[in-house]
Formats: sequence, structure tokens, C-alpha cells
Amino acid sequence: MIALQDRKLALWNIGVAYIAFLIGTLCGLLQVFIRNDALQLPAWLDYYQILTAHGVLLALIFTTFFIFGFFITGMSKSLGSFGPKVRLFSWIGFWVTLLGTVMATVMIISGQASVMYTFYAPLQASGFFYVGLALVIIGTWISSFALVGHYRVWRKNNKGQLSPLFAFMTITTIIMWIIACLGVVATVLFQYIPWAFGWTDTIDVELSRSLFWYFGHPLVYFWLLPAYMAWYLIVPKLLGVKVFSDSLARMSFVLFILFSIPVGFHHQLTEPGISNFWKFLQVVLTFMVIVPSLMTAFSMFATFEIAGRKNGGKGLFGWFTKLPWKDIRFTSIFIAMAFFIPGGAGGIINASFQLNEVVHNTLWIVGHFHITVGTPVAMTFMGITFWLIPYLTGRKFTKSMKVLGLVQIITWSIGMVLMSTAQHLLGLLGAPRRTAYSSYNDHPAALEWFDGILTNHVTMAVGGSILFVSAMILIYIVVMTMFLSPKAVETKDMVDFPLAESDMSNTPKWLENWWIWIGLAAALIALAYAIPLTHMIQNAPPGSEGFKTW
Ligand code: HAS
Repeated sequence: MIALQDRKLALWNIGVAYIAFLIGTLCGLLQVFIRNDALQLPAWLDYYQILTAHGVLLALIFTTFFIFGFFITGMSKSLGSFGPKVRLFSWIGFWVTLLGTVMATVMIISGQASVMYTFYAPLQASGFFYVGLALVIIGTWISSFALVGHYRVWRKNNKGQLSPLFAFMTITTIIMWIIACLGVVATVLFQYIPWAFGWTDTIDVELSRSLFWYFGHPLVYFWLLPAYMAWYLIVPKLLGVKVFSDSLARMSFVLFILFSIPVGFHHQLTEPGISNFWKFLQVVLTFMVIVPSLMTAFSMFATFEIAGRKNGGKGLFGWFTKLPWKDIRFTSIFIAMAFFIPGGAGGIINASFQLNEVVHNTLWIVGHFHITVGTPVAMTFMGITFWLIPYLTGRKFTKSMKVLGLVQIITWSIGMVLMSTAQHLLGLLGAPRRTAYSSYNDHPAALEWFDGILTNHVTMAVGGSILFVSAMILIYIVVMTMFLSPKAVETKDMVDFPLAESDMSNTPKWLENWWIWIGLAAALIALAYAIPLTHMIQNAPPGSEGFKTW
């Protein structure tokens, strides 16, 4: 069991994450009904306001706080209790992130920031919204540096040794996060804040988007890597085996430092102002960032087979039936992985230059991110929640909660299959994203979006409603395990942190030489971004004044 103070720190992070989750999912429910024309909002509430709250609270806030809660627990478990300095900085990081969150949320709720989670210029929010976002980033940096400090102390005391896999993966994610944030920090501090407070009249839209996406793509791996940590480290423990290959796991993580950042232009393939060459180069690099995910898939299949055969599975696929399907901690993560097969394939489609022309700015993309961050990542976090909160609170995860957990992940899966399939298909029929309900003057193409079984906004709304029910079951489980479930007194009731053993005997030491990876990442970023960004700055257009369309 980790120190009480570290548990408190982790629990506060997870608590805030789930408050954001509660509000964010409620906004999601309202959205699907509005798009289906089944709900009219009162005049003081706007669709884009809800859409912004949904995206910011779920994609940015729920994930970030949850990730830090998970990191804090795992770092304390694998490297030992935090020292007073580390703890102090972690708390400061937490409060600064929370302050930024509250500030940004108040701006959204008061109708001064309906700019969606990508806050694309020239839509202009109140300057305080951007200050709030800046504080969120600064807060995560402080929390990150606290964890790095803890890791450095461990390294000093264990000279020449490779760090435990959990710590290695945490530090990899943090390095990627800090390099990635440089883009968004630059645009928020030097472009958005002066512009929103009226200190400058115009903003360079193309530059702001490019700096945003320099950050925006690695952001998705900031969500994914903690989920991968659970896949690499928790799943084998639940299956009773070791990590398949320590070196493979570490290599796949460092590849994310290299390739997750110099790829942001694949979000801007349809934008003018960036020449085809740079788009092409970044698409090639995007195909490189797929490799560590394929390595992860290979590693997972190998882990399953080894575990299944160890439990008596015979023949080509006999091992599959020997996996612990009744263990909700495993089943949740397995389903999450299964969703990432079409989710990842969709990503490859998006990244393909020509196909992107078909899907960009359509509901297809919304479908894509619901079966990447919304399920592989979110459902892995749910699977972690089932043991992490009881582990931290020392409460029981009772039999009835296990059954509820199963209902929760099954409903989430059904809701997501319905909603995201409808979104993908509607996208192919041209239904746009980031829009409220419109029949486009009863245009036949738009009316088509209300026909068919799966190609229908109604299906999307049914899926969204099931998801909401599932989210409420999860909130019930969270509240029970945080505050109400009986304390575990007997050893058999105590919930453990299932961390698998990883054999490091053949792992090369250079994998933990961070300067190699930071240096290579800097070189790739310079290659992909230096010339096009310089070109944008040197040939800057007059810029745009701000627009408030709500
Ligand atoms: Fe993406 C847009 C390309 C992965 C999230 N993506 C988005 C947006 C979000 C997002 C939020 O190239 C919208 C942004 C916005 O608002 O505009 N994406 C990719 C590519 C990948 C990818 C190439 N995306 C993700 C992940 C996300 C995420 C992960 C969140 C966590 N994405 C794009 C592109 C766009 C985009 C374009 C812009 C589109 C546009 O035009 O706007 C790759 O990383 C995917 C690689 C993954 C795989 C899958 C490996 C499979 C595994 C599972 C194994 C399963 C097992 C279980 C073992 C190749 C690891 C077995 C089970 C059985 C049942 C057999």
C-alpha cells in the first residue's frame, strides 16, 4: 500500500476527473438530441456552448486529472513514497490545473467561450478562457516536474539501473507532453491572449492552427500512453504472466517521443497556406507513428496466447477461451483494445492524403475520436477505476459492484457501437461535424441523414442515450468506492494494484538515455516544422479580427 498522503493526492485528482466526466457526459447527451432535432434549448443556452463544455471537460480535463491520479499512484508504488518537496509540487500543480479548469469552465458556462475544444481562431472567446487554458498547461507542467523530480531521486539512489517499467513509461509520456505543449503555449501566450484582450487587433489564423496541431496530435498520445501502460503492465498481471518483452515495451514508448509530434499537418491537409511537400512529409511521419501501436498490438496478442496456453489452452485459438473473461478489470480493457482495431484503422484512413478529402470536417472524424479516446482510452480508464479507487480508499469492490461494472462496460460498448457507427456512416454521406441541427433547407442530401437504420441521427441519439446511462452507472460505482462501500478489513477483500513483473535482464541501457530521444525528436520536429512555420511567419497575412458567432 502506498503512503496515505500520496493516496490523498491521487484521489483528489481522480475525484476532479469524475466531476468533469459527469458534466461532460450530460452535455454529450444534450448534443445528440439537439442534432436529431428532438430538443430545443432555452434561449440562454447554446448548442456550441454545450459542445465546448463536452469537448473541454471530457477530452481535456477528465483525461488529464485521471492520468495524473494514475501516474501519482503508480510512481509512488514503483519508486517508493514521495518526498515532501515532490508532494508539495504535486499539490501546487493540482491546484493550478484546477484553477485553470474552473476559469475556463466558468467562461464556457457564462457563454463567453463557445469556441469548442480546438478553440480555432478567428472564433474569439473571452481572454480569461485562454488564461484558464494556459493555467491548465502550467499546472500539468508543475505536476510533471514533481514526478520527474521523484524519478531523479530514485535514479540517484539506484545508479546504473534501469527504472521500473511504470516509471519509465510515465517519464516518456511526460517528456512527450512537455515538448508537445510548447506549441500551444506559444500560440496561447503570444497570439490568443493579446488578441482576446484587445492588445492586438488581429490573429494569424494559419499560424495559430499549426501551433495548435503541433500540440493537438501528441495530445491524443498523452491520452493513449497511460492506457497503453495499463495494457503493458496491468493486463499481464491479471493474466498471471510477465510483461511479454520489456525492451519492446520501452522501445514502443520512445518511438512516441520521436514520431507523435512532427505530424500535426495531417489535421490540416485541406488547409491552404501549407505546401504539399510539408503535408506529404508529415503524412509519412504519421505512418511512422502507427508502428509503436502495431508493436503494442503484437505484444498484446503474444501476452494473451502465452497466458491462455499456460492455463491449458490448446490448438490454434484454444488459448482464447482460457482468458479470465469474468474478471471485469480484464474484460473492460480487452474490449477497449478491440475498439482500437477499427479506431486505429480509421486513423490510417484519415491520414491518407486523398481519403482525408472525403472525411475531413464530417461526422466521420467524430466517430473516429469516439472509438479512440472515447473507448480504447476511456474504457481502459474505467477498467483502471474499478481497482484504483478501492485500492486508494481501502474500500471493498463488492460482488454487486462487479456485476454493475460488467453492465457498465457492456452498455458503454453497445452505445458506442451504435453512436460511432452512425457517425462514421453519416460522415461518408457528407453530414458535417461541429454543427447544430440543420436540414439545409430540406436539401435531399441532408434529409438522407435521417433515413436508414445506421445512417441516421436517431441511431446516434439512441447510442448517446445508452452511453449516458452507462456513464451514470460508472459515477455510481465511483461514489460508492470513494465514500460508501464498506472498508476492506480482511486481506481477501483488499484490492491490490495489479502491476506485472517485467524482465529487464536483456533490456539495453541506452533505451533510458533520454537525451538521445529528446535530441532525435528535436531534429525531426525541426525537419518537419522549421521551414513551413518560418514561411508562415515571414509571409504573414494581415490576420483576422475576432468573431463571435453565438
Ligand atoms: Fe486520430 C483526428 C489520424 C489515433 C484522436 N484523432 C482525430 C481527432 C481526435 C483523434 C480527437 O491523419 C479529431 C481532432 C479534431 O477535433 O479535429 N489518429 C490518426 C492516426 C492514428 C490516430 C494515424 N486518434 C488516434 C488516437 C486518438 C485519436 C489514439 C485518441 C486517443 N486522427 C488522425 C487524423 C485526423 C485525426 C489524420 C485528422 C482528421 C481530419 O481530417 O480532421 C494512429 O495512432 C492509429 C494507430 C493505431 C492502430 C491500431 C492498433 C491496434 C491495437 C489494438 C490491438 C487489439 C488487441 C485486442 C490486442 C494501427 C493496439 C484483440 C481483440 C480482438 C477482438 C481480436
